[in-house]
Amino acid sequence: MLIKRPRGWEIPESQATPEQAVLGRRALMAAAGAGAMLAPTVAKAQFWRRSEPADPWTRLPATVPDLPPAMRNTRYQPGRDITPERDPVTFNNFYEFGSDKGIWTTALKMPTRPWTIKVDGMVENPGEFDVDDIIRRIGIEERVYRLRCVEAWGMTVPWSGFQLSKLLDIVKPQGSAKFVRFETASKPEVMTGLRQSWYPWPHIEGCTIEEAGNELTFMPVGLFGKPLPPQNGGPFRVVFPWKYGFKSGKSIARITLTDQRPVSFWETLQASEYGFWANVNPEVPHPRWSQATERLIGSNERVPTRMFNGYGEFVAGLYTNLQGERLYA
Ligand SMILES: Nc1nc2c(c(=O)[nH]1)N[C@H]1C(S)=C(S)[C@@H](COP(=O)(O)O)O[C@H]1N2
Ligand SMILES: [Mo]
Repeated sequence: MLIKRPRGWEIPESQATPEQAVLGRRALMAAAGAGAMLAPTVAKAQFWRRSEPADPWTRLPATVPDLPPAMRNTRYQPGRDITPERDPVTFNNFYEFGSDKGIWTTALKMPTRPWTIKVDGMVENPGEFDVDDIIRRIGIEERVYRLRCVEAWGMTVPWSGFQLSKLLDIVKPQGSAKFVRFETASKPEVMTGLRQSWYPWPHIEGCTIEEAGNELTFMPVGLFGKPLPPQNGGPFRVVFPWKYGFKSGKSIARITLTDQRPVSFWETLQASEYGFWANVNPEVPHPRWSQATERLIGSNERVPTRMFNGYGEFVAGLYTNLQGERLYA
């Protein structure tokens, strides 16, 4: 019989129950297999899914393990609908694979296992960490965050991952460490964008030790309850939901604690447009994009931009003593 067994993770977010959201891919596959005849909603979801253009997870190699179950942390309420799944995985900025938004099929060719993250610099416990070991050791949760690109578009994305502070607790920054530097992997065999030699590769990003320790600073290893696809920075990236998206380095291979303020990829290219702080502010325009409003990818709705992307209650206190600094844009 030609019945394709539905996989639980093919259920669109809008139809997923909270249990499905936390169950994880393998558990759902087993559940769907056991109850295939008794699960009309799952079968219907599969029919719906077949007409979808993008399903990057079917293209991930078998070496990428399922994510463990992740409970959604309801402390962080996005206040708007989650972006339809196909958009965050097919509309991307990842210059290592090219400078247009449609790099997802190219990025999917990047092997993401095995993957080690080197943590070095001013820490008591430097080391190389296997990404799956970290996931097991720290554990993961789900957070739905707003994501705001300086190009004046936004999305709302359910990341699975852990708070950066939990990794810092393991490596123990020394008192002299003032900044954290994030370096994206360089894989010229698959990252065709690296041939564009006028860009200052590798991609570097940075933040202060206080920003790194903030509860919002998150290290996603998953998206929509599934492994983080390479186009979104898989297997391991950073997100600062109150800053413009360019600060959130993807596919990180190295994290360095330092007393020197890192000069980022975008800052090296054009410091007047891409500052170190880059906190979202509707009143400070970028030279090419007004930041007063943003377009939501998926619904195409235009909504007002919020100060700190709406996360001021968590982060405004980080910036009270920095009057001389260009904190926005
Ligand atoms: N290494 C690397 N990280 C990167 C980028 C990049 O080009 N290279 N683009 C940034 C920009 S401009 C944005 S808006 C976000 C986009 O993340 P997404 O594709 O998951 O939405 O990733 C950021 N991280
Ligand atoms: Mo961006």
